[in-house]
Amino acid sequence: HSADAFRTDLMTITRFVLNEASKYPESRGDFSILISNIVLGCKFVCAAVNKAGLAKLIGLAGETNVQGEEQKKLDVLSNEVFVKALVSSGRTCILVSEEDEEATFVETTKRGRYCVVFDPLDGSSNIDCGVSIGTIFGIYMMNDGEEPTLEGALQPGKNMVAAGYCMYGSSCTFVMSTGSGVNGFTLDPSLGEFILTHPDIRIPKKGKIYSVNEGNAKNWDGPTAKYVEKCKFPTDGSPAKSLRYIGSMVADVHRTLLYGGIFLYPADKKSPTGKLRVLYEVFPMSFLMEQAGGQSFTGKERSLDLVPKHIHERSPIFLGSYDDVEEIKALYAAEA
Ligand code: AHM
Ligand code: MG
Repeated sequence: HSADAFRTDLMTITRFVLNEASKYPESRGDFSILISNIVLGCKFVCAAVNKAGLAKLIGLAGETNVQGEEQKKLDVLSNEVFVKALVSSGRTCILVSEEDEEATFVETTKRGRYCVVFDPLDGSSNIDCGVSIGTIFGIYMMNDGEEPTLEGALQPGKNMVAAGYCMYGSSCTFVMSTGSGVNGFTLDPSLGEFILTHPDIRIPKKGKIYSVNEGNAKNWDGPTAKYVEKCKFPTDGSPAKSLRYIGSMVADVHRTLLYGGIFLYPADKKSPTGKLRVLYEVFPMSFLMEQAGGQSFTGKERSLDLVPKHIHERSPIFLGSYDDVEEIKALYAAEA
């Protein structure tokens, strides 16, 4: 009835983050401001992604449209949106973006305590066919008064204070963890607000899906090859797993988080360190997986223990349901 049709007690992301912050007496509100700027960036990119086909935003960077205005590729546009949103928040000191070769050091007058690493529009090769794409971010906190240096961004993932992603899919979904569980919010386009729709996401302990680019199989190492073979032809009487691979990390990880299973981007002979980037792909997704009760492994160690040496470093990654990741860990341990 009408009381249900107009619920006014919705938990918006702003309320949620403020509630969380109020649990910490030392909170100064900086984090809430930072998150609201990231959320603003996501809304902007969501609108641009939705209009991409119409607005011909997807042309090559540098092309001009009928008005003679320069068209920007969506990933270039998204990067500008996030850099501006983050710098103007006044709460950041170092930004690392997949789109920028070098880290950005925020000028002193606009400087704050947080270092933000992000991939503004991951999976952009999928834009032209309307497949889900997303933004991924991770946040580190610098010590007060500390002069920001690149080392601030080259910390292991376990030092992150928060991580998340926004998926631009059939709906726009924002998933975040501040280190006490994982929560998911869905954009209500009529309100322009993200509403808490997936409180306390827990990944199933074991899944029925594996997700990998099998086209690379001929170049895989032994443990990865053995694992995928086991997914298809289990020897322990368990049913074979289904294969789902979108080729867009945010969408593949989102499904893994909600339905369970495992997502792999292993090393192979052609790319010995895999494809995905440590700082703004591997770390944030690993942080979320662990917070949801799953695991993430690099083939050698817990992903969040990795200490990156370069901002654009890559790493193999195996993440998902706890039991599924245990199996691949055992295969690598047997090899070692
Ligand atoms: P991108 O940063 O160039 O978009 O590449 C990252 C994407 C991920 O979203 C996805 O998991 C992976 O590349 C897919 O790679 P592949 O096409 O090799 O399977
Ligand atoms: Mg990417």
